[in-house]
Amino acid sequence: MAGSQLRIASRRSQLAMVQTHWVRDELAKAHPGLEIAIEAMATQGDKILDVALAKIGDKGLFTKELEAQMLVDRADIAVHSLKDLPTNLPEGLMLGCITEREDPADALVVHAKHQDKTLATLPDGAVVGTSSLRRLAQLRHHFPHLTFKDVRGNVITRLEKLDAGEYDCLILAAAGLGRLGLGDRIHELIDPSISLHAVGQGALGIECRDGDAAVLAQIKVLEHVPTARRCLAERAFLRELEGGCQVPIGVNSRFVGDELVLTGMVASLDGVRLIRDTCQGPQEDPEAIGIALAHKLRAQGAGEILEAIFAAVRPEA
Ligand code: DPM
Repeated sequence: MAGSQLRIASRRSQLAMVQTHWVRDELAKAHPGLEIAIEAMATQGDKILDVALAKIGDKGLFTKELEAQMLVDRADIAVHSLKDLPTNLPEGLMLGCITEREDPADALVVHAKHQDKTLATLPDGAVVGTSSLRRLAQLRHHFPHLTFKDVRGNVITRLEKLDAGEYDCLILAAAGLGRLGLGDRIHELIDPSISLHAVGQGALGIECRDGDAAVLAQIKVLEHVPTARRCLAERAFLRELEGGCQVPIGVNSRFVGDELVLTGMVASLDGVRLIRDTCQGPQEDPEAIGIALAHKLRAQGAGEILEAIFAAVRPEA
């Protein structure tokens, strides 16, 4: 492959750059002689910082600008946090590779004055910073004494706001903190019995042009098959529920013997209704497990919960 070139589109945030540099370095190791360039840019999600994520209501908030670069042939691949990549991609693009997942759990990060506290023992009314409806609904369900306040901006900005006293604690993905070298800020990993993580959390997704066989072959070396199976099951579940990235939908996936076991939940925003169930099946057909689980939750009323949320948060036309 000597002499060939690969252009990577990436967001500009610190976390996005750490992730993209990792992909670049791994591809360089696998393909000596491949020339790799990174084009970093801001996305809509990076620019609109004064509106709650759920209210923007647009799918592909963190991905559209990167995708446009591939469609006009100014980039060959885009590196995303898989959880930010919508389950339906624009015509002409495909999810070419899923990398090995880090711990997909959410983490509690507390202000220094709460070092001796847990979610359960934080004082009444303690302010949790999150703009994730998924985190909000599940934590409200288990910890009605907590209150919730939107927080936008990248991980570093959020931590600065926490340390400045705007919040008592934050909930952040453990994987993002780890990749930024901020794992020491993790006060408590949140157990899946309390809160399920987002679809695709902790894995990277590499998008490319559909049918670009040469590029696909180059990036496939980074594919981690067990992670890909888990994430394809999770994404099929989300797609079947027609949930975007801003809905209170959570998952957990694991292997038991040869089978893939998928747990999923849908919750109302007040945390009062929470439907949670599990499906399992042969790991070679992960999407079937995700679809079956979605049907199982729909049969228990998940559709009505989601309709009510869409009606409440959808921006005025
Ligand atoms: C999406 C959500 C959030 C991000 C919604 C959710 C969190 C927003 C918030 C779809 N994207 O998780 O329910 O808490 O206010 C994001 C992060 C990472 C990727 C940061 C984080 C890093 C971890 C990873 C933002 N996207 O969740 O702490 O690679 O999974």
